[in-house]
Amino acid sequence: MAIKVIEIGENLLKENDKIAEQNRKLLAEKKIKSFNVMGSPGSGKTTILLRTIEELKNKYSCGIIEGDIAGTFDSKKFERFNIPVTQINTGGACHLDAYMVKKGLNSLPLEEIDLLFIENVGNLVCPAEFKLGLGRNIVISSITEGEDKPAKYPLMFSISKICLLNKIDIAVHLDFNIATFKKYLLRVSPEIKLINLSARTGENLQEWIDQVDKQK
Ligand SMILES: Nc1nc2c(ncn2[C@@H]2O[C@H](COP(=O)(O)OP(=O)(O)OP(=O)(O)O)[C@@H](O)[C@H]2O)c(=O)[nH]1
Ligand SMILES: [Mg+2]
Repeated sequence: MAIKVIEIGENLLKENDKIAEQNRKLLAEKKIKSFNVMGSPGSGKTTILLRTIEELKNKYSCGIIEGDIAGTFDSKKFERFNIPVTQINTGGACHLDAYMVKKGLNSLPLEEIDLLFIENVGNLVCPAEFKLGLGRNIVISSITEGEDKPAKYPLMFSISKICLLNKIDIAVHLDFNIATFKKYLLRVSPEIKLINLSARTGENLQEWIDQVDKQK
């Protein structure tokens, strides 16, 4: 008997891409600027998003989708802004996929939102594999992670348009070499925009805010 081989991985990604395209169309139709924010656990995704919303809340109607394996830790931090927040708990998966985001979009009052951020599950591997259909991929790396991350996780850095190198306020305590990080980064992603910043002190945060502002 002939053996049938079913490539689950490939089919799964094709199916995912179709739904990502639907998400993209929906966001375009509703004229929503959107960002898929990725990075390691603890790199500063939530802290940067909190500061970003603080800066832009009077200019835009913001919305948030929070992706985590479990819990509502990060979602709760946005409560003070009184903006729509949807928490997606993946129940174990190390990334958000397009279907989860579709459900997240359906749960939000899209007519009232013009700027949407998704905080993906903290991970430098899996979130890079799954297109979500958002406007821009952003990767946040922090200097506590070491300067070799772009070389070790090239896909994540190559699919991202902007890299935020966070926690530069504590650079004096570490051996992190920003020039080395940049060299590895540009090797895998020659067009990427690198912004060195501190979500704690706000240093260079404005450069990131300007990027959000000018994104179509
Ligand atoms: N020194 C310093 N600490 C920071 C900075 N940004 C974030 N932190 C701290 O880093 C820790 C993790 O920050 P989060 O914003 O929760 O990181 P995250 O990427 O959202 O983490 P997960 O959602 O768990 O993946 C917290 O203790 C923050 O206060 C920074 O610019 N400088
Ligand atoms: Mg977080």
